[in-house]
Amino acid sequence: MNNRFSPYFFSILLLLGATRLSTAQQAGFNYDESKVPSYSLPDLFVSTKGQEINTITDWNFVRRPEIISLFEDHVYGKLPRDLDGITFTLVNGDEQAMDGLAILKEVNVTVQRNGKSITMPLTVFVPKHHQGDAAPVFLLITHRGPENIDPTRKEKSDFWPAEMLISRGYAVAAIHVQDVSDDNKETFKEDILTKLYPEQLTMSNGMRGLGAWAWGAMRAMDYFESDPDIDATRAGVVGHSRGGKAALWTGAQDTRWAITISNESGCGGAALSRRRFGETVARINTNFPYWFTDNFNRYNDNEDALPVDQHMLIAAIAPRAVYVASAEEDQWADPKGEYLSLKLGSRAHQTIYQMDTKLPQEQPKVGEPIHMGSLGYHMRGGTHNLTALDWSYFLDFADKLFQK
Ligand code: GTR
Repeated sequence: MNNRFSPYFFSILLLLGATRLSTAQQAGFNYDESKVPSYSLPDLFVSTKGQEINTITDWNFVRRPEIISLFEDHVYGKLPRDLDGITFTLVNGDEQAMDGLAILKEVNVTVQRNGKSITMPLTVFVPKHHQGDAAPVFLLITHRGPENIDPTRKEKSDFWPAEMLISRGYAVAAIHVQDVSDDNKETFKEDILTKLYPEQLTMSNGMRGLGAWAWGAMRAMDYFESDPDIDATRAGVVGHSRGGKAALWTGAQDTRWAITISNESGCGGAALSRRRFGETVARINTNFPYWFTDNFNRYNDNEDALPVDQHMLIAAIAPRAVYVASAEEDQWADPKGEYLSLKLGSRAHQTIYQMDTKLPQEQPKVGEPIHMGSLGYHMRGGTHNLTALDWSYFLDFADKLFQK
């Protein structure tokens, strides 16, 4: 029998089509640009008390801290800064990793607070030819299967193409979200929330999953600052989708990151919430109640009442570099809303820091990345994913920024 035309073959095709639709575009949400409601965004340059913000001093001492605390109170929750101690233990090393091109360091990052501790494993590869000359680094915050960040390199994945980064002279690192807070409704409280910061669980603006993941990225940065093989002043934090939301929240708060990269982070990440295109605030809070602070529920079907929108998160990263990446078929994440957020948020780079970074009105097309000083954007063809092509664009951007 010719299998190609069997009914079995057609039902597989239908199934594949349905799966693709369910991840790319869920039914019952708006994907029609003409149906995006009219909205007005909070003004980046007017404080809540009505003060006009024009100078770097006012931005740094008034508006930026205010923006961060609005995101803490209404979206992601407070991010605890206090800890009693942090130690880094090399639990496995390999001087001849990747056929001798890299050094592998598997590090346990242990944090203590109030007599309790948690340990977050951190995997790092450092390019060998950079010895004596500290290498810039990219950290991935990942929620996907741990095989994607396999330190043994028996499994290799384009999601974290470590060999590519090494060959281009970058150190490459990864943390898995499950080591700080499980990506799971039932068990997210384990690890840092129950053990280190239990008071957060009682606060309506307490940290939840995304905040915990950002906290983990900051602890990885603490490690980078201690490793002479790594140049922590040239570090990028990267996340895909939910990891991209966490990456933006990391970069907005922690000024040690030179580059913040959001890959298809969508709702609660780079996309403007008020557009209600694809995933909405109500949908994300219903499906993932453990990602955001409890107060974020107030904005279910009530986006216009939010005192922030996501362009302000981009602005909080200024003057440091920020890169937003979208995928053409990832309408669920609202590629247009992601670009608009970057364009509007980067007015902080332009207006406050006088950087020459005016992004084009028109959203860049597939295969035409824009790398303009501290701002990067690309639209990749295809569906929701983080691929080797996305990474190669990130590295092109970083090469230029760091003048490698
Ligand atoms: C989806 C979720 C998105 C995005 C995505 C992912 O189910 O609705 O907000 O975070 O998961 O992380 O891949």
